[in-house]
Amino acid sequence: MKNTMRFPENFLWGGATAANQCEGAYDVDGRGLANVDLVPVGKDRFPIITGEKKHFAFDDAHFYPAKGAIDMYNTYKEDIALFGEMGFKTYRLSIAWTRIFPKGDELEPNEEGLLFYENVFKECHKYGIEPLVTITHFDCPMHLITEYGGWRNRKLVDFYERLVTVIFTRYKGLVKYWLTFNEINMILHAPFMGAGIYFEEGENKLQTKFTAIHHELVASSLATKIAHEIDPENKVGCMLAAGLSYPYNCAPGDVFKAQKDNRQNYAFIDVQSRGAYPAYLLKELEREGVVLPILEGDAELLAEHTVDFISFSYYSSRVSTENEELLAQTAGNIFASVKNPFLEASEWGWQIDPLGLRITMNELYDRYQKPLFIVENGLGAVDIPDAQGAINDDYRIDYLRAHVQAMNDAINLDGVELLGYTTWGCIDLVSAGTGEMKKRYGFIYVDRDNDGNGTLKRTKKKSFGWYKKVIASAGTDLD
Ligand code: BGP
Repeated sequence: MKNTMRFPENFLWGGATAANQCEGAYDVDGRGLANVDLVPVGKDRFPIITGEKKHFAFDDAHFYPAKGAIDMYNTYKEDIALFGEMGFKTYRLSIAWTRIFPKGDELEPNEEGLLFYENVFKECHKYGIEPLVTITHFDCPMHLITEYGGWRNRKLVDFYERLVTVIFTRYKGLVKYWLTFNEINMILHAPFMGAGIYFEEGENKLQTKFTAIHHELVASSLATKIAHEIDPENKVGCMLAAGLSYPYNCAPGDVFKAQKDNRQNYAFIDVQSRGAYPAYLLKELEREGVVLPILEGDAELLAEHTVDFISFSYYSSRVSTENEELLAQTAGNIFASVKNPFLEASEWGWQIDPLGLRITMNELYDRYQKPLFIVENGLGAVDIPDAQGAINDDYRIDYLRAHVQAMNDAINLDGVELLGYTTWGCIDLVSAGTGEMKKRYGFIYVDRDNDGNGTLKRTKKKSFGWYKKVIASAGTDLD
């Protein structure tokens, strides 16, 4: 498929990972223990990430994939070289908080952790790759959870402030693009991952979630403020788990339900981008008896330090209905949705909807009128090497081709401003939702299975050459 419309000259093509899903080396060079280390594969994973099951220590009954992951802590040079070979202009990665502040509440950072990321960023620049850094990607030091109760405690804002001050100072000139919290709306659905929250017996869960949400939103504004003060070149983005919810049919009740479901996600970005809680959320919280723990100065902080760009993940659209019978659910990115009869789905039941990406981009651009950045998109699939060891992942190429085309349309036909595109899991890594290795997204195959067996050898898949060509042709050659 040849495109006559090009992507912009300085478009940031690349790929994305998160520390806990790729680094491994969970206990070396002074790194402390994080919530994400303790999330195992298997049936207990979901109750743990949703804060329903307490699991604060390793045991022999479970396998913990983040401990070793794909060992990128030790292989980052080779892996970044492969990203360079594909022509990446950017690489989205996250910082493990526990490498910088192992417990989270120390006064002084851990030099070995700081140095590690400094080396990673320098390695990126060798290939002309601009790092795009997620400050927290579902990780929270365990000490901050056991001693302070995670983000339900306002003190976390101070610890986060210390973290960001240290990293903005240390990496000035090396990093320009920052994201404050990965998929911030995920607190509602996976509060242990999103905010280090385990619910105590009898606790008002909604109140706790919104307490944590307010603290993260304040922390995000504070980070934006500090980032701009330390280096006016810094660009700070929010990060939304996006994907528009469609009404199941044109019954006004379904349309209203879809609007409500969409607003549940937008509420976060409304605060981070417009600078205030939206009226619809305040009314809802009032009805639910939830009180936001707003302190003096918070409203001004939120209003004055809004984000520079809107980043989001997009895998799928969703469907909303008020019809109970239809609520027989299908799988989705942690939060489930009604099945859309017009769409195909991935092996994990995620519905495939490239036009939904264009629609989502238009919605977000209309609503916020700020540049967008797609920081996650891709197909999680089982890859089976053939007899020669080659991985012909045409299904992944098909998925990505359709989504790149949708972006192109949004940019060139609709006028949406898009800074860049980083596909999720550009190298195979541990799944956040399931903990599996066999749910692969990469252009680079990693020899490791769900139980941690394998040589960790890297192999280029067919999609590796395809993406390289897409980047080199500014999105005009999608064959
Ligand atoms: C997002 C997360 C990522 C990533 C991705 C794919 O929610 O930000 O960390 O993992 O989803 O999800 P999964 O790994 O469950 O397939």
